[in-house]
Amino acid sequence: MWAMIATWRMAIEGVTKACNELEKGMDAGDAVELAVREVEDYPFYKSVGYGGLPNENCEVELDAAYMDGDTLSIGAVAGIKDFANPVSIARKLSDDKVNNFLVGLGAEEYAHKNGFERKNMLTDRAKLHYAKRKKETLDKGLSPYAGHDTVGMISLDEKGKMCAATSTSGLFMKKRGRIGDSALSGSGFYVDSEVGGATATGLGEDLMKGCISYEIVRLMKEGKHPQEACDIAVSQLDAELKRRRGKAGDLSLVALNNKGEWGVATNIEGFSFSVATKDEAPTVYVSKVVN
Ligand code: SD4
Repeated sequence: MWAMIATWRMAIEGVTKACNELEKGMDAGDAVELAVREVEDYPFYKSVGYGGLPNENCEVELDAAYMDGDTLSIGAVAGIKDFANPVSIARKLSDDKVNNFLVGLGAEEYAHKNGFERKNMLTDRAKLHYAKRKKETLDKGLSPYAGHDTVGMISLDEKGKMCAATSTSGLFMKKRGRIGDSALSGSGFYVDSEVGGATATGLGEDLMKGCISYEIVRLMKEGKHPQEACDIAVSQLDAELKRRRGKAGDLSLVALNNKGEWGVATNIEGFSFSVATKDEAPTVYVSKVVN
């Protein structure tokens, strides 16, 4: 069995490409990297890679991560500027024994030394969006942070290996140096080939409060189906945050186990996700909201 699940509709082209390769025996790590790069390279996805949304200084700072579910190796970069494919830099970092998570200048220096492609990731379209939104925010008192999405993916290959990867520009108009859940293992992603994996999108600050990707994997390890694990973890964190803080930010999760069974849960309307398995052609669905 091979399978792949990803947050949002924006992942479907990458998932479709990667699944054609998984069918031919591609490794789960290569598949997830290929699919995330596809999203990073597409200029019209506003919150990932090229064309990503800028921070409050109008700079595109990107977060990305990669995890190998066989070895539990993790690599991550955060706040990296001017590199084309942060997911590939994160994957390369996962090969090392130490220094697996690099931020800002350190990440850029590493990427440069290791031959990764430099690229100005701020597009004219993103600049226009920034200017428009800044004005609206000032004029109408809107939240500058609205309108952000992360691509997170979990893959399973024919050999039973599972991998996870994420990539995002994070919250629109975030403070310079702000890091979200997507680069943090346990919060934005987690995968263990002996169980399954999960990955998140939504308000990083709140997703971190529940280490929610790890929590879903933990529930699957107890024997829960990915759907049940997602429902429990999302509704519990949503309820805890409401009880303690009066409200919860956006929490949306997808999960896949090592049998190719999947699940999804969200506390927002309109959360789309992309999924494909050996038995199911690549499809985009919209999740129902947990209560
Ligand atoms: C972050 N979780 O940086 C990301 C943003 C996101 O839907 O996924 N938004 O907090």
